[in-house]
Amino acid sequence: MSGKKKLALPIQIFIGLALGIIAGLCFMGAPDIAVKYIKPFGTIFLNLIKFIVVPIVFFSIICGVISMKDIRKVGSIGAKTVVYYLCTTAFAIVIGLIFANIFKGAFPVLEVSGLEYEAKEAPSIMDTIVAIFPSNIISPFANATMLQVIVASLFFGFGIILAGDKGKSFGSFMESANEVSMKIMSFIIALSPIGVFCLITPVVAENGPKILGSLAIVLLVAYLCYIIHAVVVYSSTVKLMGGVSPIKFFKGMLPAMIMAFSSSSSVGALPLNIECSEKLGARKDIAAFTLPLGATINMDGTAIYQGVCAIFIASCFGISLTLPQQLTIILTATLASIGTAGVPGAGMIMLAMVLQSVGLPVEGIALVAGVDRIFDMGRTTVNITGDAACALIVTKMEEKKEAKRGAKKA
Ligand code: DAS
Repeated sequence: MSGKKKLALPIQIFIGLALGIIAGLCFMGAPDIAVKYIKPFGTIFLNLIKFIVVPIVFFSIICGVISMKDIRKVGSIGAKTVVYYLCTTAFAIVIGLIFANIFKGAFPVLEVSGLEYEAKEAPSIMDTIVAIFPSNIISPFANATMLQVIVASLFFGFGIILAGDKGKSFGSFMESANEVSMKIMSFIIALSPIGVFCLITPVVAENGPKILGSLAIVLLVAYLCYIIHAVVVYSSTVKLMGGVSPIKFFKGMLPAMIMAFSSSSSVGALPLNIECSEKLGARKDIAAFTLPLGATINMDGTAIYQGVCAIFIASCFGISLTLPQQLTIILTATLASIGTAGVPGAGMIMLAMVLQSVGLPVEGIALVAGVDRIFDMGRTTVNITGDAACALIVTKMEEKKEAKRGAKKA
């Protein structure tokens, strides 16, 4: 899409949000009209999100795994990169959950009609582990059992690698299917302005302006976590493991961060991210490998957003997530980040999967969809900053390894 169209979409979404809030306030006297005639179109938008989330997760994780086949060729660089990405993403989601739990007292309990949620008995940890493994190939997709979809995609991905040449054509088909799924997702995201209007109008009509205050709070909590994660995790790792001063790191990363913030696209910020990382000392071949991979599978900011929104949405329905459920969120949000595309709005699509994994109504996305772009600007900035931190750290590690090897030979 041209830069002009990209700029138009966020403005369209904000217009949809503003009109939805105004319409919701107008319908406060007769919320039934908004619920009866506008809400169904919001439900259609959410259905489309639920429709695309399973193929997106399935095909993109398979492609993520297939791309790791190259990692074996690049040996230790690939292993270090993936371990760093998964550890920082898991840490990010923990930060998101901790602060969301701290602030959840400030989140509202909303009247959201037509959404009765029976708090399901949280399964034991062992039952949760057993339930992750599918007993047949159809049910995970038919029932959108996301953890089972992820496990199935991991098996198929590694199966393609292990099949060698005989798996190549199937792998190409998966890559093509992933591309098609991404295009369909882009089309669904392009419907966001209408979807946002139809989702936010009935919520405001039924709850009044208080929902707007709670949206401000949940945005503040998310941004607080973004900043804490970036300052604590990236500063300490680039300093201790990358040998770069945090001030120099963030100053050098500013152009790429601004691009990520304004475009909400890791892929869009990739060229600048490579340029900034190399100027900060990342080795060219390492940056060329870790940054594109990171733009695809490393989404620390998205993981924070999903943890914070899961707690917010649960509290809006008067639900307090148990520890096993929150541990499930850590697992699914970390894995979901592998399946999140580096394009605007992708994280909201994946939020559906995280909500489903703990039995929360996907309709809860309606509560945060209107301000998703504001979430997205911050989370994308964190995403690409984490990628750059990894490039610098892996560069330093490889330099140390080669220095040791040189010393042994001498
Ligand atoms: N906007 C996505 C990215 O480019 C992240 C997201 O939507 O969560 O990284």
